[in-house]
Amino acid sequence: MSRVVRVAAGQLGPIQREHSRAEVVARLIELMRQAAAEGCRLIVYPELALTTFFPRWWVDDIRDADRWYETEMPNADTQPLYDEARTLGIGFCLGYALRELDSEGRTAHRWNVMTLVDTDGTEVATFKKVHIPGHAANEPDRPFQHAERYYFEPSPDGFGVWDAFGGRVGMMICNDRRWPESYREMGLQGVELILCGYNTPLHYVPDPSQDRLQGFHNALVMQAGAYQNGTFVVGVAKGGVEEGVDSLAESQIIGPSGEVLAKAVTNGDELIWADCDLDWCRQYTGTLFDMDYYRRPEVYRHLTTRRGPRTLA
Ligand code: CDT
Repeated sequence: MSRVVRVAAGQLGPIQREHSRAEVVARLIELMRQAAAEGCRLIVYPELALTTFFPRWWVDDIRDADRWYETEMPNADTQPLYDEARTLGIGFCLGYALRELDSEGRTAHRWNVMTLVDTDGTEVATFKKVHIPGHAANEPDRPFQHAERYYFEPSPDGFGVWDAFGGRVGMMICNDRRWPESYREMGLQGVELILCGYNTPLHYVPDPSQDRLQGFHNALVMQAGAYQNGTFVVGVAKGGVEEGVDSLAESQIIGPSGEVLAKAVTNGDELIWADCDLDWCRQYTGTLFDMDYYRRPEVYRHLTTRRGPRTLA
């Protein structure tokens, strides 16, 4: 049986502070309709796809940021997206901020998540971001903050894979794509299709010499991760100038060969898609990258015993 799944990346242009979720959901639905018209079975949206990238701002009382988080999914604002997906028979993967409540209705956790929904409207899984970049304290001298470590807890769950869309699907969120461990954790579970949303400012405040390389690094990590693990990778941006901060677009779909199969050409709302033949993965994971045959976990002891060179085992 053919395992070709037509997958779309629904890149978004900027979402400004004053844009309501209803306005954003209308944009998501427009992209979803385009994807369905092209025969896609799945559309992937960016990280934090319902709001502006609010970690660029500092608030002394984190509760003042509560409005940027969802407390349930679906909710009144996103139900139209779920309804449209079910009508069209298309699955989707949506990034958003989740404020998990305890039984008393108090905030228990703040997560940066992506939820994968199947073509029949049922949730496959919700993945929590593992690698949380940036800083946890206010840095007022910066032109803008990247205070994700204030707004989000790192996932304690790591990287899972799920059987969906005729294959084995994993998720990662933005900074996760820069870490080889993310791909490998999923690769060791037989992943065939990795879905990744991102928000990447073009200006990297700690080292501006990297600014001109943002597009190169984005492609470098996703192409290497795809090839070395014999998997498709769907990277989806929120690009353009959002609240004065310019962000990388360049959404792309990469095959297990490491080749880019489709790539966005604008930094606004744009749909790209590719036919992902999941059987192609075996040509890599069954030969050069037959991990069961060639890997040497017995000599990789530093990988799980150290965080970095200074964290001695
Ligand atoms: N959203 C996100 O994870 N962005 C990071 C920016 C790193 S700079 C603090 C990224 O890896 O693209």
